[in-house]
Amino acid sequence: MTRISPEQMRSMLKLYFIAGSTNCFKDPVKVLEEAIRGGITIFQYREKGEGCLEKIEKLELGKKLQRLCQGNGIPFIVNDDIELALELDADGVHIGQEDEDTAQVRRKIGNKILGVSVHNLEEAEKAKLAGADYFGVGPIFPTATKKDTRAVQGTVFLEQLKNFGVPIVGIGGINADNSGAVMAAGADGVSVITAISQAEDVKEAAVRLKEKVLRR
Ligand code: 3NM
Repeated sequence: MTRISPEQMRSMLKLYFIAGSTNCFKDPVKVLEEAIRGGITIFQYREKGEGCLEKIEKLELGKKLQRLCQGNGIPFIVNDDIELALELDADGVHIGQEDEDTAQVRRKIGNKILGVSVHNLEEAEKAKLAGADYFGVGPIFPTATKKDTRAVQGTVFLEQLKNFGVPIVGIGGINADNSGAVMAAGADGVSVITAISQAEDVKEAAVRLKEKVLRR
Protein backbone atom coordinates (compact mmCIF):
# COMPACT_ATOMS: atom_id res chain seq x y z
CA MET A 1 0.00 0.00 0.00
CA THR A 2 1.35 3.43 -0.95
CA ARG A 3 0.60 6.70 0.90
CA ILE A 4 -2.72 8.21 -0.05
CA SER A 5 -2.47 11.21 -2.40
CA PRO A 6 -3.90 14.59 -1.31
CA GLU A 7 -6.44 14.36 -4.17
CA GLN A 8 -7.73 10.97 -3.03
CA MET A 9 -7.78 12.17 0.57
CA ARG A 10 -9.80 15.28 -0.33
CA SER A 11 -12.51 13.28 -2.04
CA MET A 12 -12.71 10.86 0.91
CA LEU A 13 -13.11 13.69 3.43
CA LYS A 14 -16.34 15.09 1.96
CA LEU A 15 -18.68 13.56 4.53
CA TYR A 16 -16.74 12.11 7.45
CA PHE A 17 -18.94 10.30 9.94
CA ILE A 18 -17.54 9.63 13.42
CA ALA A 19 -19.27 7.45 16.02
CA GLY A 20 -19.03 4.93 18.81
CA SER A 21 -21.63 3.19 20.92
CA THR A 22 -22.14 6.16 23.29
CA ASN A 23 -23.15 8.47 20.43
CA CYS A 24 -25.97 6.31 19.14
CA PHE A 25 -29.57 5.93 20.32
CA LYS A 26 -29.80 2.58 18.56
CA ASP A 27 -27.45 -0.21 17.49
CA PRO A 28 -24.30 1.49 16.12
CA VAL A 29 -24.12 -1.11 13.36
CA LYS A 30 -27.62 -0.10 12.17
CA VAL A 31 -26.68 3.58 12.44
CA LEU A 32 -23.56 3.08 10.33
CA GLU A 33 -25.51 1.01 7.81
CA GLU A 34 -28.01 3.83 7.31
CA ALA A 35 -25.27 6.49 7.25
CA ILE A 36 -23.50 4.57 4.50
CA ARG A 37 -26.74 4.36 2.52
CA GLY A 38 -27.02 8.13 2.97
CA GLY A 39 -23.65 8.71 1.34
CA ILE A 40 -20.92 9.13 3.96
CA THR A 41 -17.45 8.94 2.40
CA ILE A 42 -15.29 7.85 5.38
CA PHE A 43 -15.95 6.53 8.89
CA GLN A 44 -14.06 6.89 12.18
CA TYR A 45 -14.61 4.48 15.06
CA ARG A 46 -14.40 6.63 18.20
CA GLU A 47 -15.34 4.65 21.29
CA LYS A 48 -15.23 7.35 23.98
CA GLY A 49 -17.23 8.89 26.81
CA GLU A 50 -19.10 7.67 29.83
CA GLY A 51 -20.08 4.01 29.55
CA CYS A 52 -17.99 3.36 26.45
CA LEU A 53 -16.93 -0.16 25.56
CA GLU A 54 -13.48 -1.41 26.48
CA LYS A 55 -11.11 -4.23 25.60
CA ILE A 56 -12.78 -7.21 23.92
CA GLU A 57 -16.15 -5.46 23.55
CA LYS A 58 -14.50 -2.44 21.95
CA LEU A 59 -12.62 -4.77 19.63
CA GLU A 60 -15.75 -6.75 18.70
CA LEU A 61 -17.81 -3.67 17.85
CA GLY A 62 -14.84 -2.35 15.87
CA LYS A 63 -14.75 -5.57 13.83
CA LYS A 64 -18.46 -5.33 13.00
CA LEU A 65 -18.25 -1.69 11.95
CA GLN A 66 -15.11 -2.34 9.94
CA ARG A 67 -16.75 -5.25 8.11
CA LEU A 68 -19.63 -3.00 7.15
CA CYS A 69 -17.23 -0.35 5.86
CA GLN A 70 -15.23 -2.92 3.90
CA GLY A 71 -18.37 -4.29 2.28
CA ASN A 72 -19.25 -0.82 1.07
CA GLY A 73 -15.87 0.59 0.08
CA ILE A 74 -15.80 3.10 2.95
CA PRO A 75 -12.39 3.77 4.57
CA PHE A 76 -12.36 2.72 8.26
CA ILE A 77 -10.34 4.95 10.61
CA VAL A 78 -9.71 4.33 14.33
CA ASN A 79 -9.58 7.22 16.80
CA ASP A 80 -6.49 7.43 19.07
CA ASP A 81 -6.02 3.71 19.66
CA ILE A 82 -3.04 2.79 17.48
CA GLU A 83 -2.85 -0.76 18.82
CA LEU A 84 -6.51 -1.37 17.93
CA ALA A 85 -5.98 0.10 14.48
CA LEU A 86 -3.06 -2.26 13.89
CA GLU A 87 -4.89 -5.26 15.32
CA LEU A 88 -7.89 -4.64 13.04
CA ASP A 89 -5.66 -3.63 10.14
CA ALA A 90 -7.76 -0.47 9.82
CA ASP A 91 -7.29 1.92 6.91
CA GLY A 92 -5.96 4.60 9.21
CA VAL A 93 -5.91 6.39 12.54
CA HIS A 94 -6.83 9.85 13.80
CA ILE A 95 -4.85 11.40 16.66
CA GLY A 96 -5.08 14.59 18.71
CA GLN A 97 -2.33 16.79 20.11
CA GLU A 98 -2.62 14.98 23.46
CA ASP A 99 -1.96 11.58 21.88
CA GLU A 100 1.25 9.91 20.82
CA ASP A 101 3.82 11.89 18.83
CA THR A 102 2.76 12.14 15.17
CA ALA A 103 6.09 11.00 13.69
CA GLN A 104 6.10 7.99 16.01
CA VAL A 105 2.56 7.08 14.96
CA ARG A 106 3.55 7.41 11.30
CA ARG A 107 6.40 4.95 11.88
CA LYS A 108 4.04 2.48 13.56
CA ILE A 109 1.30 2.57 10.94
CA GLY A 110 3.41 2.71 7.78
CA ASN A 111 1.36 4.05 4.86
CA LYS A 112 -2.04 3.90 6.51
CA ILE A 113 -4.06 7.12 6.56
CA LEU A 114 -2.98 9.47 9.36
CA GLY A 115 -5.27 12.28 10.51
CA VAL A 116 -4.14 14.84 13.09
CA SER A 117 -6.17 17.47 14.97
CA VAL A 118 -4.49 20.88 14.71
CA HIS A 119 -5.45 24.22 16.26
CA ASN A 120 -2.82 26.68 15.06
CA LEU A 121 -0.23 27.11 12.31
CA GLU A 122 2.61 25.78 14.45
CA GLU A 123 0.79 22.51 15.13
CA ALA A 124 -0.15 22.31 11.46
CA GLU A 125 3.44 22.77 10.30
CA LYS A 126 4.70 20.10 12.71
CA ALA A 127 1.96 17.63 11.77
CA LYS A 128 2.62 18.14 8.07
CA LEU A 129 6.35 17.45 8.49
CA ALA A 130 5.61 14.41 10.66
CA GLY A 131 3.49 12.86 7.92
CA ALA A 132 -0.17 13.82 8.46
CA ASP A 133 -2.43 12.94 5.51
CA TYR A 134 -5.16 15.33 6.65
CA PHE A 135 -5.92 17.83 9.39
CA GLY A 136 -8.98 17.84 11.63
CA VAL A 137 -9.83 21.42 12.58
CA GLY A 138 -12.22 22.33 15.39
CA PRO A 139 -14.33 22.97 17.20
CA ILE A 140 -15.71 25.18 14.44
CA PHE A 141 -19.02 25.61 16.32
CA PRO A 142 -20.04 24.81 19.93
CA THR A 143 -20.43 21.10 20.57
CA ALA A 144 -21.74 19.11 23.51
CA THR A 145 -20.20 15.87 22.26
CA LYS A 146 -16.58 16.37 23.33
CA LYS A 147 -16.01 17.97 26.72
CA ASP A 148 -12.29 18.76 26.50
CA THR A 149 -12.22 20.73 23.27
CA ARG A 150 -10.27 23.95 22.73
CA ALA A 151 -12.16 27.26 22.41
CA VAL A 152 -14.68 27.48 19.59
CA GLN A 153 -12.76 28.96 16.67
CA GLY A 154 -15.31 29.56 13.92
CA THR A 155 -14.00 29.34 10.38
CA VAL A 156 -11.00 31.71 10.71
CA PHE A 157 -8.33 29.03 11.11
CA LEU A 158 -9.76 27.09 8.16
CA GLU A 159 -9.16 30.16 6.01
CA GLN A 160 -5.57 30.40 7.25
CA LEU A 161 -4.93 26.79 6.29
CA LYS A 162 -6.28 27.17 2.76
CA ASN A 163 -2.93 27.17 0.99
CA PHE A 164 -1.16 24.75 3.29
CA GLY A 165 -1.30 21.84 0.89
CA VAL A 166 -2.81 19.37 3.37
CA PRO A 167 -6.44 18.20 3.05
CA ILE A 168 -8.68 19.55 5.82
CA VAL A 169 -11.89 18.49 7.49
CA GLY A 170 -13.83 20.72 9.89
CA ILE A 171 -15.34 19.34 13.09
CA GLY A 172 -17.52 20.42 16.00
CA GLY A 173 -21.20 21.35 15.98
CA ILE A 174 -21.52 20.95 12.22
CA ASN A 175 -24.93 20.23 10.70
CA ALA A 176 -26.70 20.62 7.37
CA ASP A 177 -27.51 24.27 8.08
CA ASN A 178 -23.99 25.47 8.89
CA SER A 179 -21.90 23.09 6.76
CA GLY A 180 -21.92 25.51 3.81
CA ALA A 181 -19.89 28.04 5.82
CA VAL A 182 -17.29 25.38 6.67
CA MET A 183 -16.87 24.44 3.02
CA ALA A 184 -16.82 28.08 1.91
CA ALA A 185 -13.95 28.75 4.35
CA GLY A 186 -11.81 26.18 2.55
CA ALA A 187 -12.49 22.81 4.18
CA ASP A 188 -12.46 19.76 1.92
CA GLY A 189 -15.22 18.18 3.96
CA VAL A 190 -17.13 18.11 7.23
CA SER A 191 -16.98 15.60 10.04
CA VAL A 192 -19.97 15.07 12.25
CA ILE A 193 -21.06 12.93 15.14
CA THR A 194 -24.45 14.14 16.45
CA ALA A 195 -25.89 15.46 13.18
CA ILE A 196 -25.93 11.91 11.84
CA SER A 197 -25.72 9.52 14.82
CA GLN A 198 -28.64 11.07 16.68
CA ALA A 199 -30.83 12.05 13.77
CA GLU A 200 -34.34 10.67 13.74
CA ASP A 201 -33.73 9.52 10.17
CA VAL A 202 -30.02 8.74 9.94
CA LYS A 203 -29.94 8.09 6.22
CA GLU A 204 -31.86 11.25 5.42
CA ALA A 205 -29.54 13.31 7.65
CA ALA A 206 -26.51 12.02 5.74
CA VAL A 207 -28.20 12.69 2.40
CA ARG A 208 -28.93 16.30 3.38
CA LEU A 209 -25.37 16.91 4.58
CA LYS A 210 -23.94 15.33 1.45
CA GLU A 211 -26.01 17.59 -0.78
CA LYS A 212 -24.69 20.62 1.10
CA VAL A 213 -21.02 19.67 0.94
CA LEU A 214 -21.22 18.79 -2.75
CA ARG A 215 -22.94 22.06 -3.57
CA ARG A 216 -19.85 24.13 -2.78
N1 3NM B 1 -13.35 16.69 18.14
P1 3NM B 1 -20.42 16.82 17.01
S1 3NM B 1 -15.10 18.50 18.36
C1 3NM B 1 -14.61 14.58 18.32
O1 3NM B 1 -12.63 20.18 18.19
C2 3NM B 1 -14.54 16.04 18.29
O2 3NM B 1 -11.28 18.53 17.85
C3 3NM B 1 -13.51 18.02 18.18
O3 3NM B 1 -19.12 16.11 17.55
C4 3NM B 1 -12.40 18.98 18.07
O4 3NM B 1 -20.45 16.64 15.54
C5 3NM B 1 -15.63 16.89 18.42
O5 3NM B 1 -21.52 16.06 17.69
C6 3NM B 1 -17.04 16.50 18.59
O6 3NM B 1 -20.36 18.25 17.45
C7 3NM B 1 -17.83 16.56 17.32
